[in-house]
Amino acid sequence: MLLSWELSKHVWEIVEIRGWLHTVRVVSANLAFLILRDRDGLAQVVFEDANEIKKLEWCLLWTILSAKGTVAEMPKGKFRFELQKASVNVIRKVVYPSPIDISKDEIHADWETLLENKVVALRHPTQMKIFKLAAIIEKNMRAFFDQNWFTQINSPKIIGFPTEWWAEVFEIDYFGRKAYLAQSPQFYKQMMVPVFERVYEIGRAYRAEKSNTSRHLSEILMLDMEMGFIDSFDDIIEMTEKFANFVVKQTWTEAEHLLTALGATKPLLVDQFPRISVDDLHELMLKETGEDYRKEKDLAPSEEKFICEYSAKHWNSDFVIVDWFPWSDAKFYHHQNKENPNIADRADLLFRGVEIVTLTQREVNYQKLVDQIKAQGQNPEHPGLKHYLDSFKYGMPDEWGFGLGITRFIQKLIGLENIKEAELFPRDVQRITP
Ligand code: AMO
Repeated sequence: MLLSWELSKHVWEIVEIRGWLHTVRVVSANLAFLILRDRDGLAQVVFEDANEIKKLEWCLLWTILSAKGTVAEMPKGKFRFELQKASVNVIRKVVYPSPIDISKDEIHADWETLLENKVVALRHPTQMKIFKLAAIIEKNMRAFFDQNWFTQINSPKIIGFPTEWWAEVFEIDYFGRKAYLAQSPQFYKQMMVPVFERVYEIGRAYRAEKSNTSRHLSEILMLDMEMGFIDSFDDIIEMTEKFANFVVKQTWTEAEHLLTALGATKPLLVDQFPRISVDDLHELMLKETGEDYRKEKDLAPSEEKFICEYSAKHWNSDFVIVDWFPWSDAKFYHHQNKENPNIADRADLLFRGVEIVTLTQREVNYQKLVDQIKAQGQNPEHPGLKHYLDSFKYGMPDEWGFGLGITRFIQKLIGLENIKEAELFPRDVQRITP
C-alpha cells in the first residue's frame, strides 16, 4: 500500500492506495474521477469501468476505500501523477452528509460553523498543513534546547498557589480544597534549576481570559525554559536570539513547502535583535503617533503593533526586544535591577505585532524573595508557596528564564488572523467543545 506522494516513484506500475473519499465526479457510465485523501495529501484516481463506478454509488465524503490502478504521469493538470484504469474496494461507506464542504481549496464557512465542526474541518488540506507545521515548529523548539544541554521536564497543572497572580486564574474545587489550574510552570521550573541547572517544558497553561481577542486563549501551549549559572541579563537575551533564529531557520529549511502553501512569509531575521526600553518606546510612540502611554506600566497593544512595524521598517527585524520594565509592575519572583531600583530585570520579545516571550532574571535570595512576597500582600507561609521558597534555602544559583506562547508564535509565523486558528480545539470564554 502506497501513500499519495509516492505515486511519482512508480510510474506505469500497478499500485494500491488507501484513504478517504474527498470528492467524486461521475462524468459518464464509463468515466469517473475520484480524489482520495490520505495522511499526506490528495491523489486522483480515474475509473473507466462501469462496474467499478457502480460501487461508488451512495458513497459520501469520508467513505474509506482503497483503489488499485496504473500510475500515469500527466503533462498538465492539478495532479502530476494519477491512478488510471482503477478498481475500488469500499472499506467503510459513509452515508451521513458532511456538515461542511471541505472539497474546495478553501473552507467556505463562518468562524463559528468552522469551530463547531472542527472534527471534520481539520481534515481539510489547509488545516492539516497548519497542524503539521505546528508539530515541526514544536519539534525544532525541543531540538534547540536538547542541543544546548537542557533537560525536559513536566510539571503539575493542578497547583496550590497561582504562579502569575490572582487575575486570570482558574480556581477549582480539589476534593474540597481550593486549587488552581497552572497559569505557567513558573515555580516548578525554578525548583528544578538546582537539580538539572537547565530545564525546559512544553505544556499547557491556563488563563481565565475574559476578553475575546484574536491573541488570547484560555488554554495555551507554552514553552518555558530556566537556566542557572549565567553571567548577565545579556546572556539570556543572546540565548533567546539564538533560539528564535534556530527555530525560524530550521522550520523554513524543513517545511518551506508547507509554509509557502499556507502563504507564510519568511520573517526578517537578524542575529542580534533590536532593543528598546519601555520609556524610550513610550516616547517614540508619542513622537510618531501622538498617542501618549508614558504613564502606563506595561505596553499597550497598539504600542506592540507600532514597535513591530517600526522595527521591520527601520531595523530590518520582525523580532524586537523591549526591556527595562518598571519595578512597580514586577511579579514577586522578578529581580530588581541593582543600578536602578525603579526597573525590573525583565524584557519582552515581540514578534509581528504581539508579545510572544517574557524573560526575566529571578530573585534568588531567600529573604529578599520572602520580603517581595509580603510587599505584594501575600503570605510566604501559604502552603502553596512553602516548597517553592524551600528551594531557595538550599543552594539556588543565580538564574534566569523565559516563557513563550507557542500558539501565538505559530499564529504569527504563519500569518493567521486569529490565534484560535493555530489551536486544534481552541478554548475561549464561550467554548469548551469539541
Ligand atoms: P507571561 O504571563 O508573560 O509570562 O506569559 C508568557 C507568554 O505566554 C503567552 N500568553 C498567552 N498566549 C495566548 N493567550 C493567553 N491568554 C496568553 N497568556 C500568555 C504570551 C506571553 O508572552 N512565567 C512567566 C514567564 C517567565 O518569566 O518565565 C509568564 O508566564 O506569548
